[in-house]
Amino acid sequence: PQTIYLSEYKVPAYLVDQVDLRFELFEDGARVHSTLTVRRNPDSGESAAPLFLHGDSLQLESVALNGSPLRTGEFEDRGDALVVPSVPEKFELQVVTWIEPQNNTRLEGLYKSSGMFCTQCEAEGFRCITFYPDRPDVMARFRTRIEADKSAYPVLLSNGNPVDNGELENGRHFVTWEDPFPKPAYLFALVAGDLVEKKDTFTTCSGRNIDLRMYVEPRNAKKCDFAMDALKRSMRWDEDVYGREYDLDIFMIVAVDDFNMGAMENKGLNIFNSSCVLASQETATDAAFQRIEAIVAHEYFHNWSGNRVTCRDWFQLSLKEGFTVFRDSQFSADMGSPTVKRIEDATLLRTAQFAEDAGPMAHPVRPASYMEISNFYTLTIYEKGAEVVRMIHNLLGDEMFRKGSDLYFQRHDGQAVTTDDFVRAMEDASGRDLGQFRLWYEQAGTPVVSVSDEYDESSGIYRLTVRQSIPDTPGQTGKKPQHIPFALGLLGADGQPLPLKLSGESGEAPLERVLELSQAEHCFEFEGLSERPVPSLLRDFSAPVRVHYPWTREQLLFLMSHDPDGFNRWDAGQRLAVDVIQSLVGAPESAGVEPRLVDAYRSLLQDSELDQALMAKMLQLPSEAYLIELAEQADVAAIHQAREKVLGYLAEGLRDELMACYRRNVGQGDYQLTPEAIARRSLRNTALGWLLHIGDQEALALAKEQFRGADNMTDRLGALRALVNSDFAEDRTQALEAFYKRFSDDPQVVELWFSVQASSDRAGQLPQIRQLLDHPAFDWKNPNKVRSVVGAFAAQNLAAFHNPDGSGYEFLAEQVCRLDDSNPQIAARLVAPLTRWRKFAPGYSKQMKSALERIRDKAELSRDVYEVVHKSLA
Ligand code: HT7
Ligand code: ZN
Repeated sequence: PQTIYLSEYKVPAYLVDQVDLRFELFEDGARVHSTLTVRRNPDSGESAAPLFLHGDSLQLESVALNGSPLRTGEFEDRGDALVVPSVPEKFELQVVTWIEPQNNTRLEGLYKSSGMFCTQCEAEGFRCITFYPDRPDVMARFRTRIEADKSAYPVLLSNGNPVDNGELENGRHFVTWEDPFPKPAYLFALVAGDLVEKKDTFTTCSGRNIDLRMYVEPRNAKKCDFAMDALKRSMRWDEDVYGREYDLDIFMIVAVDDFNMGAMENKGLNIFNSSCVLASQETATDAAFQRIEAIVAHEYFHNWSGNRVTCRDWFQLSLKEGFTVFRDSQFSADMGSPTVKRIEDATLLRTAQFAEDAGPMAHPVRPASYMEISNFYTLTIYEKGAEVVRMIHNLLGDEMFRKGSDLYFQRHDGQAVTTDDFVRAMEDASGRDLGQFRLWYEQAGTPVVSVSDEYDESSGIYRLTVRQSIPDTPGQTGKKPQHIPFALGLLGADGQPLPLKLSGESGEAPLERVLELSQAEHCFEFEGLSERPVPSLLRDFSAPVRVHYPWTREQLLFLMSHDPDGFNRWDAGQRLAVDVIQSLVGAPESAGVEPRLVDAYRSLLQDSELDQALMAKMLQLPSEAYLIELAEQADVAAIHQAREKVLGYLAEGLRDELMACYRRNVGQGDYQLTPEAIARRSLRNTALGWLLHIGDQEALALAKEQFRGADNMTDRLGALRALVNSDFAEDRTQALEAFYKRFSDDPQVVELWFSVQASSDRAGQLPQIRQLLDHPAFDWKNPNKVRSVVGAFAAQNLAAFHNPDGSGYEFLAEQVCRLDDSNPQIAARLVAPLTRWRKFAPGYSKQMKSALERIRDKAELSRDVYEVVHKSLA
C-alpha cells in the first residue's frame, strides 16, 4: 500500500459547490444518481488538471458532462477512481452508480444494520457511495432525495432540513433533504428504516426553537430519555461555556446496532452505536450512562469543532478530535466530579496512550504520514490531542482561552483548516508565544520529567532540579525540549501547604504554582522554608508526561492522606500500590506484603471526611495493564500473581472494614445518577468484589441477594462480576445462566454478559472463549459482539491472553485473519495487543511476534491490517 505524506499536501484542483443526490433503495442494492456542480479552484496552480474522483467498490452505470453522456475514452474508470482528463472551468457532472449495501460488511459507506439502511462516511466512506473528491477540504452544499419502499422504510433521513416528500409508484415514497451548510463528504449521512421517533425541543440562547428527534428500533423506545436529556444539557453548556448556538432547525440522533466506532457527528444527523446512546436503569451501568452522556456531548460539540470549522486534511484530525475531547471532558467534569473525571482521563492516558506512544505505531498528535487513515483514530489523536488543548487552556487561563476559541470559530467558520491555525488563533487572542509549544503537535513520544531536590536547612532554600527528555520513536530521534506546564505544591510535616517563593521574588508567595519548563534542565530555588517539604508534583496531571521522583513509601503515605490536590492524593495511593506490587513481582511466595498498605487503606475506608467519589477511585488497585505498561520486560504471570497477592492480603486484612463499607452503602433509596449515588454503588461493589476474592461466605450470600434483588444494572452486574471472578464455581455458573435468561433479548446486555466472561481469568480461559464464539447470540458481523468477546479477552483478560503456551496469541491471530476479509477496520484494531511484543519478557515476546508474522503471511491482507502488522514487525 501507498504511504500518504503531509508534506505532499496540495490544494484541490476542483471545488464542488453543490451535490444533488438521488438514492433508489432496493433489497438487492441501491442506485445512486449524483450531480456535481464543479469549478476549477482558483488557488490551484494547475489550469488543465484532469478531474479526479475517488471511488471504492462502485459499479459505474453512466457518466455525463453538462448532460451529454461521456463515451469510452472520455473518462477512465480505474476502480478506485474515476478520471475525466478534459473538463471545462465550470461544469455539471452526472454519475450513476450501483452499490450493494446488503453485502457491505465493512460498515463503511452505505450499509444495512438490523434491516435499516445507514451510512458511515468518515473518514473515506463516501467514495463507497459514489465517485467524489473525497477529501475534507472540498466542501459543498448537499441536496439528497431518498426513495424506498414505504412500508419497510417509512423513515427516510439525511442532513439538514426536510424540504419535500411524496408518494411514488409500487408502494414507494420519497423524502428530500437540504443542508444549507457547505460540508465535506465525510459528514454526509442517510438513514432509512422502520423506526420510532422520540421528540423533544430546545430553545436556544437567541430564542430559536430546535426540534430534537431520536430514531430507534421500536424495542428500544424506552431507552431514549437519558440521551435526550444529555443532548439538551450539552446544547445549553456549549452556549454557556463557549458561546456556541445550534444552527439548523432540527437535530436528529439515530441508534444502529452495527457500527465500527462509538458514534458519528454527521451534520444534523448524528448516528450512534446503540451501546453508546440507549440506556435504562435496568440495562445500563453507571459507567455506561456516563459514557453515553460524554459521547452525546462529544458528537454535539462537533457541530462547531469539526463541522462548522473542519480539517484541511486527515493529518489535522486532532484539530477536531483533540479539541472536542477536551470540550467533552470539561463538560463531564462540570456535570459530575471534576477530580474523578481527571483521574479517569489520566488513567486512560497513562495506561493506554503512553503505551501507544512507546510502541511501534507511535505518531505525533499531527502525524506526518499514514497508509490507512482509519488506523489513526487513536488515543494519541483523541486523548493526547485533548491534553495538548488542555495545556493551552491552562497556560492562557479561562478568559484568554475563550477569547482564543471565539477568534478561531469566527475566523475560520466555513473553512477547512489546520492545527496550526488553531494555535495561531490562541496566540493572536492572548498575545502569548506558543512557538515552542507547537512541538507537542510535531513530536511523538511521552516526555519524561525527572525531578531531584535538595534542602539546605541553614538558608531555608529548597532546590528542585527538573530535567525533561523525550524518548526516540519510529522515525523520530534527538527530540527538542517541549514547553511543559508543571503544576506543583509543597507540603509541611503537619500537612499544611507551604508558600512557593522563588528566590528573588517579592510579594506574597502562592501555595501552588505552575512552572513552565522549556529547557532540557531547570533549577528552581524556593526560599523561606523552615523545614524540608514533601513535593506534590504535576498536580491535577497538568501535562501528559511521566514524572520520576524518588518518593519514599513514607512520603507517599503522607501525600495519600494529606495532599490538598485530590488528583495527587489518588496518585500517591497508586504509586504506593505500584511500588508494593512491583516489589513482589517474581519474589518468592514467602515474601510479605508491605503492612503499611493495609493501614493506609484502612484509614481510607474509615475517612468520613473524604469525598466518597474520590474514595471509590482510591480503592481501585492499579490495573494489570498499567503495571505491564510500567514494566521494562513484562512478565505477565508474575505481575498477575503479585497483584492478586496484594488484593488478597488487603481483603483479608480489611475484611471487617470492607463489610462495614458494604453495609454502609447499600439500600439508599431510589436509583439516582448523582456523583454521591454513583460513588456509593462503586464502593459497595468494590467491597463485594474484594470479599468474594477471598472466598468470604457472608459476602457470597450478599452477592447472591444483590444479584437477584438489584433494581439497576450497576448493582446486578457488580454482583455478577464479583461472582464470576470468585472461586465459587457453581454460583458463578448459576448466575451467568440466570443473567442470560433474563436479558437474552437485549443485545446490549448480552454484550455485557459476553465481556464479563471474556475478561475474567476464572470464566474466560481459551476453551470457554471459543464456546462464546459458538454461542447463538454471537455474531461476527456485529463489531460490538466481536469487541465483547475477542477484544475483552485480549485487552482485559491478560493472564489468559498471555498464557505462556502462546495459545492466546494464536487465537487472536486466527480471529484477526478471519475478520480481515469482512471488516478490516475492526480487524486492525484487534491486532493492537500483539503490536507491543517488544515490551514483554522473551518467552512471551517471541510467540507474540510469530503470531504477528502469521497474520502478515495471510493472503490478501487489507491495507488496514497490513499497516499495523508491518509497522509492528519493522
Ligand atoms: N468522528 C467520528 C469518527 C468515526 C469513525 C472513524 C473511522 C471509522 C469509523 C468511524 N465512526 C466514527 C467519531 C467521533 O470522534 O466523534
Ligand atoms: Zn469526535
